[in-house]
Amino acid sequence: MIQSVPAFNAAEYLVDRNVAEGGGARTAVVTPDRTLSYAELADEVRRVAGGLRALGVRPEERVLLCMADDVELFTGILATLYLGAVAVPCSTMLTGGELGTLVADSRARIVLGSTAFAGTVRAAVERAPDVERVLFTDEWDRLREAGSVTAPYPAWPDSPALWLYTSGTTGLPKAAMHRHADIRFVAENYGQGVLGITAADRFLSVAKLFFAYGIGNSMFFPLSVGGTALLEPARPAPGLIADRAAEHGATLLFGTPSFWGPLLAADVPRECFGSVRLAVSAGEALPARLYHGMRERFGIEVLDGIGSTEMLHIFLSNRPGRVRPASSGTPVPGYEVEIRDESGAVIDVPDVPGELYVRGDSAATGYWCRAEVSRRVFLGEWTRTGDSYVRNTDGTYTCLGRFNDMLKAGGIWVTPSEVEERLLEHPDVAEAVVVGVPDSDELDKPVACVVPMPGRHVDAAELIAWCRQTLAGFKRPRAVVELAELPKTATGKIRRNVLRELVAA
Ligand code: 3SK
Repeated sequence: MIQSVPAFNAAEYLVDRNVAEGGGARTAVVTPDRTLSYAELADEVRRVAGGLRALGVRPEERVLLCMADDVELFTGILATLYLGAVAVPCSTMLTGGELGTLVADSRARIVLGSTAFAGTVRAAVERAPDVERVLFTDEWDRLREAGSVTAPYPAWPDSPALWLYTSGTTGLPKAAMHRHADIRFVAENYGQGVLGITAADRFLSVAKLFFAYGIGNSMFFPLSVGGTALLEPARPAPGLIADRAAEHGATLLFGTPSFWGPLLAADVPRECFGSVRLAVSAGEALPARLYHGMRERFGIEVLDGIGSTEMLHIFLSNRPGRVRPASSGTPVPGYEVEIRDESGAVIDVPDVPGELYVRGDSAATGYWCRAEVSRRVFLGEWTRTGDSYVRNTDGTYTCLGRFNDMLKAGGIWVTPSEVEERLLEHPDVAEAVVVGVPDSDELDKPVACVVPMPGRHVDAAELIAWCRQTLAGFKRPRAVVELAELPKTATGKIRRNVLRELVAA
């Protein structure tokens, strides 16, 4: 028997609902070249959906997108959802080889790419035998001409909607699979429940749409309330973001700690952010210095929070007017968190560190074709975060770091073993370990600790360039430290904490 639950399609909820409720004339999206009302967005989504259907896209199959934040990516994702297919937005920062791994893993037949990334996308699909059609933005008009789809696919709340790739400590990135219902859940609980978003808000995000953080900020939240998404296709340099905020009257600004530092150091007038009522920080813990700096310099309150690709968006957050600097705040409505010890027992007292677990209805249904790691991370209703946390006596939570070797650079996961493998391919390198070492803003940066081959020395600039040849730029070591030997335990395990201290000193 077929499910009897009412249909729920997230694209209909985000787009058609606004038009049906009389908001068709409101501004939905603004890019540097175009402005679309909700009625225009709805029309565009149906046209693109028609083009995808003409390419043979069927409900529940994946459509992979490697595109800049612009109207085509926005409508490409929404049109995929509208058809009941699964959108897989991928990072535009990857090399062709790295992207190819994701395309092959997803088994997508249809790939959409920005013409600006054509070289990377072409190199990627060469490694992905399932791909039948690659379509770039310079062919978009043809895609739009196939005839509109007139009604959304009657997905169920539990139907698959969105896959987001995330890195792990070892091996391949894995796709966290999200349902149509997850999209409404994060918009209503964090967006509306914590940020108090309304149709008057204008959303500007430094994080791009291919990140879980970015797609929530720039698509789910604005469209859930009939607000306006301000999209920026270019790299989000502080000056550019300040100009965009001023030009379009951004009311909400979403960034990461690695953005606030350079913004505070840049020559940007305070008035640029005069319309911003609140800023949000995620990706990595916000150092108190940056929180106070943003308040003093721009008069902006920054709400630090923590989310994950697995939970789709932020589940622990500070609240407007009630920020505890250097903490991730308290659980977002709809979520519960627990701190547990190594045996999985709940630590119910403050000030004792343990692993953070989270429960909430936006949890991914698992990782695509990764049963073993899915079973380790998604434990019934609870999801393990892998983050070390402590509950403070006032009920807020503070991040202490990671339990595994993973590190974040600029808010993006870096898998040390991936960089180490590349370093070991260099003829001068005998042993290599990559650790996260805090910079002057207390934000971790990857540093390579390298033992050269006997009788050789390593050249830092050359090794960094070597990594850049095959790895995305954000993964490159920011420094290389040459060592005679690596600190190891009696059983030969590398003592990464000792290395971190050694390099930080
Ligand atoms: O890294 C985070 O804190 C985050 C926040 C929102 C959505 C996704 C992520 C990974």
